[in-house]
Amino acid sequence: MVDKSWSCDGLTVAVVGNNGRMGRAPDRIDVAIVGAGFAGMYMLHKTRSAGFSAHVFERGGGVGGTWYWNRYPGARCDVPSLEYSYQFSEELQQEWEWSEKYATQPEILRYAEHVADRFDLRRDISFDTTVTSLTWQGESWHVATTASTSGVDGDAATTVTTARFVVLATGCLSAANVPRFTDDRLFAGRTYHTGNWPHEGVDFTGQRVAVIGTGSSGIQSVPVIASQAAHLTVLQRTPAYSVPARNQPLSPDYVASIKANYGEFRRKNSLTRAALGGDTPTGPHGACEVSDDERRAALEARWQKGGLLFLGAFNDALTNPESNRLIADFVRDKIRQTVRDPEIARRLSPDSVIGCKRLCVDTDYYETFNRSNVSLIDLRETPIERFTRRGIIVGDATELEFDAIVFATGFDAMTGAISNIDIRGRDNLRLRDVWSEGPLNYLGLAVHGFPNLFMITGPGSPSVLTNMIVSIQHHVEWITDCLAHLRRESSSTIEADPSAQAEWVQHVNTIAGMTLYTSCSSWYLGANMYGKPRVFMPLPGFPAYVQRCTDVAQHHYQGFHVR
Ligand code: NA7
Repeated sequence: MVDKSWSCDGLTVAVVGNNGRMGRAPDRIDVAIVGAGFAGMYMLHKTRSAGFSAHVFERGGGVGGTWYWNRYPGARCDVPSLEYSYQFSEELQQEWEWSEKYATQPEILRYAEHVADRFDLRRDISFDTTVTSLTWQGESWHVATTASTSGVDGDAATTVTTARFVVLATGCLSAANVPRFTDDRLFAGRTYHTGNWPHEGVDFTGQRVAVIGTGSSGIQSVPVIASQAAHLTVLQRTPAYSVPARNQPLSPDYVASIKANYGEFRRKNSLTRAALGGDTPTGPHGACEVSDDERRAALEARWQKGGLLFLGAFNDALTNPESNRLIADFVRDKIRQTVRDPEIARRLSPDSVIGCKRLCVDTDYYETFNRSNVSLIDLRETPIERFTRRGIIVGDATELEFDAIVFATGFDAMTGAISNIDIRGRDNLRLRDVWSEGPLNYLGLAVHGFPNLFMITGPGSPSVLTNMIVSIQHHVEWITDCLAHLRRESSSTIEADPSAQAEWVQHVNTIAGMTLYTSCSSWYLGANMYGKPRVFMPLPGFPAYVQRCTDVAQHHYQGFHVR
């Protein structure tokens, strides 16, 4: 909602209403930050603390990013809450009380709001404000924004702020993928995307509901929707591997033991490949190096423990195809043991490399298919033909009738939110054009041709293969150190060197090529979006990456041109 607008220095300035809890962007700032999720919030706090003027532009009406938008039933983090939290403030990590092993979306959002209040962040955040373009003007960036509610043909005023630096804290999974189907506008019922869920919630009681998509969002929401709906139909294109979460309330004794030595707990986690689960190290053997009984016992122990660390039972799960197959067989056995109807169990059983697409973590997902009000459509056998007023026609002519359709169809991951902004660097170079064959970058932090522009958890960095908050913290601190370095040296610009960038892209490809990650059509590869170039975007291996970034900084920002 635009409260008022006026003209200032020849620019029209709009102020967007948010219950008076938001800041107004000054005309000139040191650092413009796009996004008020966990990355943008910490970036603001860190740069402000280092003496820079900074301002955040946020499309949504509040802080939290992913956790602001993804309010679908069952939404929960798949990283334990004691790890999925900031570690930059000892007071914060001591005072905040997580209630469960895996926090729900509402609890994580409350945490984000607490952080915003505790560090007085809102005064420097413009909510309901979409960054439409970023234009390099030779020495600084012009940041153009409009009110998020203005729509595509928005007649709302454009605000322009000048910033020496821009940090894209836009999130890896924030541009929703809403696939189009023939006649999809005919459907008379309600439609939802899990990544843009109504704030007031949705009550499916008594309704006939379809869920399209069986990634993490589908797998988390299906059991909850099934418990409300009269009938739930799951439309599955590719079955996913899912392991039980074994979620539970956190015991006060366990929390106290972690908090007594939180720093050491964090340090151990950051030394693992995924910056996660330092207390449960990866097994010392390959899955083929042990007997069948030993392998089953190790996998069973991890299955009973629950969570993503299931894949860490053996050290070659994602490098040795035979080991991977043995681990996948174990999960397929579990599906057969859980799902009573053998035909449904067969359809739910993936035949791909486990872990190639992100492993899902569920509560009663497979069990839900034993309910009499749940059915499964395998879209590989009976594809969606078209939508109708009443529902969806699959296969030859079967019309399925629904009151509501939920798209759990994921995101234009890692580059979508960045590419949605018209970013023009030196010589009017468009980032979208530079990335037309894949997201060129250096260290996942910067792009040649776009001086003074940084990405947090960008493509080319470990990002989504890690505990995101740890990666975010690393990037925010590296970028802030870099800005402080430039200030000390009285330098005004920093830009990635083209050959360092080419070498980095090659490095990411080489590391990814040593794993099984490139063996399936995942969103890591951009394969879920029609026409998107297939380039493996995240870099496996957090500790080596951190070391490389440290080395670059210590060698006077090697691979960057500093002027
Ligand atoms: P994902 O993991 O990308 O899952 C999306 C699901 O939607 C997946 O099963 C897709 O099938 C399916 N999908 C996508 N497009 C279509 C069309 N056109 N027709 C049918 N099915 C489709 O997104 P999520 O939101 O579940 O999870 C994203 C991340 O959030 C997750 O990895 C965690 O990090 C948290 P496909 O596999 O492409 O055949």
